Amino acid sequence: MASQTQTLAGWKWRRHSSDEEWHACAHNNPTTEIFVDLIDAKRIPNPFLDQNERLVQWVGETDWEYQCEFVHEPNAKHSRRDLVFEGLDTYASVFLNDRLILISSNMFHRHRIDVSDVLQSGVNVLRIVFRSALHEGRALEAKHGKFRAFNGEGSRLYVRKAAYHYGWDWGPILLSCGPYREIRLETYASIIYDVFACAAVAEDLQEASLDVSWSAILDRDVDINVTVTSPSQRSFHALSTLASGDSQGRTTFSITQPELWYPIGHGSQVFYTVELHVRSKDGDAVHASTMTVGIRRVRLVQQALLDEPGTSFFLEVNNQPVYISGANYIPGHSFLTTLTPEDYAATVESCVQGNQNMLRIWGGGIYEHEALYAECDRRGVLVWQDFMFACGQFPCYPEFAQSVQKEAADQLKRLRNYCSIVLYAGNNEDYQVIESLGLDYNPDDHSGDWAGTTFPARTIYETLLPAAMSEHSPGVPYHPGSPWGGSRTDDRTIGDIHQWNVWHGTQEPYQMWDKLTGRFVSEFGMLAYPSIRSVPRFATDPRQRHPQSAVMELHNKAEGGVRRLALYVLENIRVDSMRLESWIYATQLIQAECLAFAVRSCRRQWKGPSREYCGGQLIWQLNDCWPVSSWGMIDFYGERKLAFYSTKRASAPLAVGIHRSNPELKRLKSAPPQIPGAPHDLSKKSYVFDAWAVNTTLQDTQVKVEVRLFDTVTGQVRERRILEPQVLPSNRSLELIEDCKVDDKTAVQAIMRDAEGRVIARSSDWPQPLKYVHLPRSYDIRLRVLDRKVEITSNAPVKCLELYMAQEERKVCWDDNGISVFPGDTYVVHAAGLREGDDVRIRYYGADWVPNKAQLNDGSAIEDDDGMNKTDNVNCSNNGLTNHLSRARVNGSAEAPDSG
Ligand code: BMA
Repeated sequence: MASQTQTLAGWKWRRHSSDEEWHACAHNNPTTEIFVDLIDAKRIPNPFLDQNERLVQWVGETDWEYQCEFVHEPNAKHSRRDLVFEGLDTYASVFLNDRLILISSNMFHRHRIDVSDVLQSGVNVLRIVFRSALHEGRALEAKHGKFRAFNGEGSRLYVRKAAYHYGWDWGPILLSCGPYREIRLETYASIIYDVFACAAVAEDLQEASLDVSWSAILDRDVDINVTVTSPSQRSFHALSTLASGDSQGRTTFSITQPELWYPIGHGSQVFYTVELHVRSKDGDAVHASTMTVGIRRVRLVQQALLDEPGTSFFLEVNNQPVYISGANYIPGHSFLTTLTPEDYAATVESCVQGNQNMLRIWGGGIYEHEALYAECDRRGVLVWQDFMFACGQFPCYPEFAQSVQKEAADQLKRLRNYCSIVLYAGNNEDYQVIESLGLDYNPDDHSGDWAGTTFPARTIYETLLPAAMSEHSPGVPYHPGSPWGGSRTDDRTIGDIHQWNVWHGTQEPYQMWDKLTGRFVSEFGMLAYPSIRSVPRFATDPRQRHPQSAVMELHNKAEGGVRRLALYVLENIRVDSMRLESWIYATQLIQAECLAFAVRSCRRQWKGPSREYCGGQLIWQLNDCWPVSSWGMIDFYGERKLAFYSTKRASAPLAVGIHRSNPELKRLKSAPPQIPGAPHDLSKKSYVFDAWAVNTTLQDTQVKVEVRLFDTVTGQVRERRILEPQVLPSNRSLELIEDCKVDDKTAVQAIMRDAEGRVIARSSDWPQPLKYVHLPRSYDIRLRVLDRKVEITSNAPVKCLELYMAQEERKVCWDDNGISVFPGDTYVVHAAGLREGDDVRIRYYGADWVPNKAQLNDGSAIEDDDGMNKTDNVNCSNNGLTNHLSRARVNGSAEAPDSG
């Protein structure tokens, strides 16, 4: 009697044409897509390697077919037989036993098709024709007119398919197709589905009403037993009766003292279990369904602020303001079906390890796989979910609007039980596109229907989607777009902004990030090359493994990417070599610096009640979908770039920050010229710095901060200040010292200790731009490699020291990297997988030109930049590649060397 589910698998594929042969997929997965199958069958080279992307473009211009045979043994008690499609990519005509049962043209639609009439006893054949999305889109474009898109070709605006498949400024053009989500046969007499447990928590958090609703297909009268069990095993029961033919049901529970779900850092992640048992009137079990759900109260707080214009933009969960340090997530692969639940878990694990508490699922990808949201629920990582519209002027003619309406309903029903989703946004940057093209947009026009304007999709973002939200996911805040707010999307005082005036736009110096923050910065970033370990994995020809090769440049999709990256590198740091390793290090150093400046600047603006001048920042971008030089902090092969660690430090719940004002980089490029100004200002340079601390924990915390000023060449301490012990109030920043004098030969380090004297945070500030920094003529950097940790000391300040394993194949997980090490302070980096005596090597800023021991032994004259300082003590090879001496010492030493 109970319903049965059979997931279809075992696909075959062929080019769409009856005289083509079928090829069995090399795997037996329930989901698949054409690129994966063509690669498996060796019909195409792997598009991720070398310049193969160019060779496979025909795949997206071809129509394909998939077929799957399955055996059905009818159960006389099951009057209904449905095929359920969780997602077809994209223009699909579905035939069961040669009868057309479905035409789908939206990758984000889900379908339940009654196939009782077509299904046979024994073998059945399901065949799906996938027409080229490129051809279909171009035909729609020809019919409805050209609209503008800022990434990918314009025809994509008509096609409800993952936009990044069309190529993005970090992604290849790979227009896949196929049954990318599960298809299953469900047979039953009666079922319930689309169960929704919708909690409304009272303002005082003392009570919640849990409204459990569902859809039903019933061939008889039934009883539905609903049981809700709290995390502490309190149970609530209700019985609901539905008559044959009823299609909806609901029951509401009143829960006192609800056990609430909290985001990471704010409390624990606890879940209610909701079970529904459907029985016929004679007691037979007909169907059952179980789910878990976290209960929380979410608000997006946009209210007036003290002493600053505009309004706040921050999230509150269970009445606690939550400062957001997070990142933007793009789909983890160009071929979605290759991702596993473990991949999604690893993504969320990276967030947690990187001190991030939010992922924004960006609008040019997909409504993500359940595994990602489930893991976010479990770990307490919040989700900002965009609707899938990005960087374009989208249409809104009636068929398109209807398709979007169904898409919103289908996806909201799938996602609405994930408590981690705390905000939806209507699109990514579509308002910006309209602004930059000077199209119709008057924020004061609230007519609700803009279909006849040059911004027709405004009707989607401001009318259609809000209505879908209130119907299917009430209680979760909705924001019309990202960015959105104020009279323009770049208004830094209202709503969120995408701060791209570093890198794109006016290409500001990243040291000016303190002047670029907004009420919420949902995108900002800096490009960097992928890890040196990753390059041979996609550049198979060793001759292509240099920074300017055709392969490396094909794997950099950013507009002006090559020259902008060079600009930021050359404006800021000294590079003595274009060796691949040096250039990768240089670009990653720039990214690490830039993002940390930004994160520190934003968090500093979280100043407590009514002074939430910035409510959070989301780094563009966490990950990659193929091997590429991109804004990603974790490359396609999972290697963490230096920015992962610099932003981890800057985002720590307890952090300390230093910022020096910068005469070399006196003003924002976008600001009106000032006098005196660079480049002909020869007035004496004077610098000052401020220091502050942030505490985003929920406890007031007693700390002691020590600030030391170091001569960057000799390593001598020029000044040392121990600040009075202080209590950092919870959930806000606190200014510590301001306007302290410093010069351009001095680096500043701050160490924050807890009441017991343990180091809880460090921060440093170096003269800028880094290319003018005076470095010692040699370093004495010592590593002591132990089980699961390395202790590092240095005789002089060393900037951005990167640890790596000599053997490529040995992978250890550093908990910190790219660190600044100062004399007298042993820096400990923990590393899962590391063993005592392992061959750990280092790179650091200057390793390319500070002479190594061999050169010194040659007797060559070594002069510092200023010719003033000599340190002959070279204890460690410092070209970063061969660190033999430190290894020798490591193996022989029992004590941590103290260079302080
Ligand atoms: C943002 C994103 C993406 C893009 C990124 C880098 O605006 O929304 O569209 O990839 O910038 O340019």
